[in-house]
Formats: sequence, C-alpha cells, structure tokens
Amino acid sequence: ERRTLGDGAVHLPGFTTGHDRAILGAIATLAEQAPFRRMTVPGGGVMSVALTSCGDCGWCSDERGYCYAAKDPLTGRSWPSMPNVLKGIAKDAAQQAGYDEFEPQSCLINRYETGARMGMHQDKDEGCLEAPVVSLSIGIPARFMFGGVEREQAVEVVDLYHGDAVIWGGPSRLAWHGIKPLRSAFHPLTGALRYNLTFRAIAEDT
Ligand code: MD3
Ligand code: FE
Repeated sequence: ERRTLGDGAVHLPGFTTGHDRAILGAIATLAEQAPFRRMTVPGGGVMSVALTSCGDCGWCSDERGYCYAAKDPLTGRSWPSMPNVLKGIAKDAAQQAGYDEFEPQSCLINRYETGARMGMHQDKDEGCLEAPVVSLSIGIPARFMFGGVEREQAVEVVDLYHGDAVIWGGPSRLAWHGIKPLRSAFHPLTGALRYNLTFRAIAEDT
C-alpha cells in the first residue's frame, strides 16, 4: 500500500514487515558501540528523545548548535558503519517512492519513552536537500505533526505505526514537523518504546 501524505511525502504502511527483528537486532548492536544519549540543544535544554547514529557521520547537538560529525562526541570514535540490512530497507523504500539513486550516508536513530516529544522543526543541516529523507517507525505509535514549508502553515496530525516507512522528498523535504508527547502504550517487540530511524544523504562540506 502506498499513500500520499502531502506534497512529495509518500507513506508505505507496514513496509518493514518481516524485517522488524532484524532492525531491532541491528539497533541493539549499534547501541553497544554508540549508546543512546540525550543531547543538549542551543539554549541549554536537554532533548527528551535519546538518540544515536550510524554511517559516515551522525547528527550532533550541543550548546553551540547542530551539525553532522564523523565522530561520536560521547565515545570519541567514528560512528559504527551503517548495517547493510538497514541500508537495504531504506534504499528499497526510497525506490518505491521514485528515488532510485538514493544513497544514505547517515542514519539517525531516535528512541522515545512515554512523554518524549520532538518540537516543530525543519531538517536542513544535511546540505543535500534534493535527496529525500526516509523514515522508519518501530514500536509503539506516535502522533506526527506535519506542517508546511512556512512555519505559519496549518499542521496536520498523522499517526505513525510500527513498520511504517515515509519518504520525504520534493516540497515535503523542508516541511515543518514534530512529534507529540508519546502516549503510554505497549508493543510486543519494544515494550513501552518507539524507535524512529531516519536515513539521510549528507553533503561533504557540512
Ligand atoms: C520531514 N524525527 O529525526 S520522523 C528527525 O519520529 C525527526 O523521530 C521524527 O523529525 C521522529 O528529524 C519524525 C518523520 C520525518 C523525519 C524527517 C523529516 C519527517 C521529515 C525530514 C524532512 C521532512
Ligand atoms: Fe526532523
């Protein structure tokens, strides 16, 4: 099944079906090498979401701002390489949405506990904004807020469930978006947790 969520946003409900255990196994192995951590944001707040990354670089935040860095600031080591199982699923999802050439360099993995949220933001630290972002949702559901390219545009709420893939390309690539505080729920594979994986192409000089 393939739905259109918005201009350039393609939703593939249940896309990861059959790969869930492989995805969760990969996350567990990655987290041994680059643990989930909550990062500080400019202004001094601490994110409620815990995150880690794999691939050539990883998304980082501190008091000074956001960037993609080749080394994990927590361990001082390079981020673990992107597991082939994850890269393959992301490339297949992108292909379904018409992006045959998508080559993700980085995968950001967000981990939500009950109450964790992500405020409205745009993703534009990647440099290559022509490439889509592929997201995979695993575990308990989340209420995703999907706005427009302008901050003032109306926000639509869309539920994202275990196994859903969404490919954010075209005009949706710069849409404002966020996640409402996670409601308490249980999923047999993750317990009370939700994971979101986002695969991104990053320009060299960012
Ligand atoms: C639309 N993550 O990591 S996934 C993020 O569920 C992020 O953890 C949320 O926003 C999460 O930056 C939302 C859906 C998503 C991800 C990336 C996007 C939507 C996007 C990038 C551009 C446009
Ligand atoms: Fe985002």
